[in-house]
Amino acid sequence: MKQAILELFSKSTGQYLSGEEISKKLSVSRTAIWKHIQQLKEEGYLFESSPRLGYRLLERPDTLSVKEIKVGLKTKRIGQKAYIFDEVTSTNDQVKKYAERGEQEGILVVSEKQIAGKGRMGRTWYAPEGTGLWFSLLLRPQIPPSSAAQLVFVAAVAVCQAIRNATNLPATIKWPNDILIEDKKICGILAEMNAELDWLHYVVIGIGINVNQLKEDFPPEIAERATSLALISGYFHKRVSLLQEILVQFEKEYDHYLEKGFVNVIARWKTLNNTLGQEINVLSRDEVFSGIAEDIDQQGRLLVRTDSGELRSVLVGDVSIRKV
Ligand code: BTX
Repeated sequence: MKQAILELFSKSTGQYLSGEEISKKLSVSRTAIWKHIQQLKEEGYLFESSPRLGYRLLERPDTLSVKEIKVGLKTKRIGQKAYIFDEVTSTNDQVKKYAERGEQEGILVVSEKQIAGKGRMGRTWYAPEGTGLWFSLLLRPQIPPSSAAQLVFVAAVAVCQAIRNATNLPATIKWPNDILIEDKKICGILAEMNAELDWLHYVVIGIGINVNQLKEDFPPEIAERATSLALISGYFHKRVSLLQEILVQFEKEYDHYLEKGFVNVIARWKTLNNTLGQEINVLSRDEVFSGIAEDIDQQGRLLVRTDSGELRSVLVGDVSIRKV
């Protein structure tokens, strides 16, 4: 019932709804509506009530709850079933457990905190309580395992676009899938898959976004390279509305990819990237070299013209942009 009440208010943002109107729409008594609204107030929702006009929802809490995430969520399947945790080792690992139990594509796992958050290639992702968005999605696309890495580009495009839409901040993508603002890392994406040689069982897309951390919240080893939306903009951001925008953009990009293929994703990635055309250093496996990032190919490999004129393609690695 509380979910249904919130849905009504989400459709009439900032407007008064009378107790009578709500009770008619939801077929329950006005006293019941009053009780539910009192409970919502205790959960952190700020309602204004006027004897003549009814109730008006002024503010929602920024708690990551199923109720908050689902209210007004404009997706068909991505995030429509959600599991919320106070603490997990890693949301990716949690999604894998659900995948093994046969959960459907699109389930979302969000946690306030990760105690063993994972980065790429065995690295650690720092995911402290309450300040960021740490979440993972389960996908079951019918594509060969060799194409699964393309989903990282789908995710990067969706997250970058969503951050731009929700905050107006100039987020860009650094190859392959870091999201940066003002040259500092705001978001990392980790894709993992479960597959046989020729059959993809599922893919987990894990996304970590620094939302409301302050400078002193980052450990010293990443403080110079990491930033948060709050640090850049000077004010705190609502995690729930950002998450909803990411889910919407993700479903849009993912459906596009499934229907039309990877070519369109690459085209969109190119409009959002900050790497092509730049002088870069590449750390690929155990080798370091530098050159100009010329292009990405149809598999998402970075094509680098090295200082000696050779064109090299990089499938896995880290890139840093050289300051001139
Ligand atoms: P990555 O390997 O590109 O980045 C990891 C590196 O980034 C670390 O070695 C460290 O230098 C730096 N770093 C660690 N934490 C942060 C942070 N909060 N902000 C900025 N820089 C940081 C990127 O890996 C992939 C990260 C995915 C994280 C999500 S969170 C939800 C899901 N669950 C999970 O365990 N991982 C994913």
